[in-house]
Amino acid sequence: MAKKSHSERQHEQDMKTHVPQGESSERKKKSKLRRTTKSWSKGEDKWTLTPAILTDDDNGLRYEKSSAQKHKADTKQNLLHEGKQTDHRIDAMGTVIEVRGARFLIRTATAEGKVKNLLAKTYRNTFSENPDSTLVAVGDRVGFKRMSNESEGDMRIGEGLITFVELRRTKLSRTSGTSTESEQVEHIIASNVDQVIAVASATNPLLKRRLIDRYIVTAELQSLPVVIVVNKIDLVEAAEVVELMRPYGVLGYTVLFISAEDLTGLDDLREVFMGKTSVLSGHSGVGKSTIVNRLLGSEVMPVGEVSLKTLKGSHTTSNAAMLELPLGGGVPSYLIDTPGIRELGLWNITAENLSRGFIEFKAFESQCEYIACTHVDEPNCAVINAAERGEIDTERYESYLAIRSSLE
Ligand SMILES: Nc1nc2c(ncn2[C@@H]2O[C@H](COP(=O)(O)OP(=O)(O)O)[C@@H](O)[C@H]2O)c(=O)[nH]1
Ligand SMILES: [Mg+2]
Ligand SMILES: [Zn+2]
Repeated sequence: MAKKSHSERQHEQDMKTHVPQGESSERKKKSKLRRTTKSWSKGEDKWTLTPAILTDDDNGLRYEKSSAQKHKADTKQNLLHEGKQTDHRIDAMGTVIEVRGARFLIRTATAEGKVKNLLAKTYRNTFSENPDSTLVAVGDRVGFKRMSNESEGDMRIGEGLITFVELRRTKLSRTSGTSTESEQVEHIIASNVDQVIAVASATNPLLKRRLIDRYIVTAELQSLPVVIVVNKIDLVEAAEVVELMRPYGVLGYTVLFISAEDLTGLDDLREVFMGKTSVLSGHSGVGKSTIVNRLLGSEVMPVGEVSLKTLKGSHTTSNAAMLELPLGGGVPSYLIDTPGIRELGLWNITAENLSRGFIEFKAFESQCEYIACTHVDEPNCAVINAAERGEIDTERYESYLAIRSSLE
């Protein structure tokens, strides 16, 4: 493999940063911290952090505060810490693979480079490079302090304290609509996702391109690549469905035609997942659980279940999980599964930004007579004209209109 994927590099990084006392790993850690944030400062024998943010939240699980509140807290914190520095040690880095209420399951590595999971929680001085958003989400890269013999609060031996949350490379998010504009906090559903896999079925339920368009728009607006999977190809005349989906290939989207039942196209599907962190989305009944079971090689996911169960259904408090797919290839592959994503509709999509989700509009939009053209009924709209000439697929344009009117 010529190019290394993000998860592969992360994996290697995990292995490196987890050698505890070694000179070089210590140096690596230092230079990394210098690079990532200016608020790190050198302590006596370890790197310490001057906290940028303090919340009044005692359990310290989130700091969903407005910038103004944060600024105030910042000042307060600086005062509190004059002459007294809290320990913000980072013993190791890891990836959050599951959210269990107030605790987070972190996948990390031992000094010998073996994969190890550990439970950790945040505290009021957890430092994040992601302001105004959920403190810790599935997929986050975090630095943590290992709890040893001395117990801290209600921490147990073998658990960890998350001291640092790394800047998110990508994210699936929605803005919490409950508070006022200034207090809006980005709610992170999952972070560091490489791609969205939008699943539809050829039939049963019937293939609805309009629905696929919704998943595409959601992914495009989150700036995430999207791969379209049409499942249950065993139930139909494949050529017809391939023809129906042709416009997506023209737009540059990868479209796979598979059958999780008779395993058609499963190798191509594995290829798509390999070495990446993916999110599966798609309407209920299209075969997502069956697909995951095929990728896992076991019946982990309940098939035919309508309820939104997590991958690890036994943890009732769990609301998001990241699962490693045993696809080989020398690179780890992950699947993120959260109730919020699976049957996702539209988030963060407004009448104003919707057209960004239709990538083929871009080439024409600049030629519309009106700058704020909505491409609905304006005269001399280049998008409408292109759709009429067949340069924009008519059905895609109709999807745009349908989604737009559903937003109003
Ligand atoms: N014929 C056929 N049936 C499938 C295929 N994939 C899944 N199914 C069936 O479709 C139903 C819904 O599948 P499930 O995986 O639970 O869908 P989910 O709701 O998207 O997770 C189940 O009865 C599966 O056995 C397929 O490729 N072909
Ligand atoms: Mg399912
Ligand atoms: Zn227009």
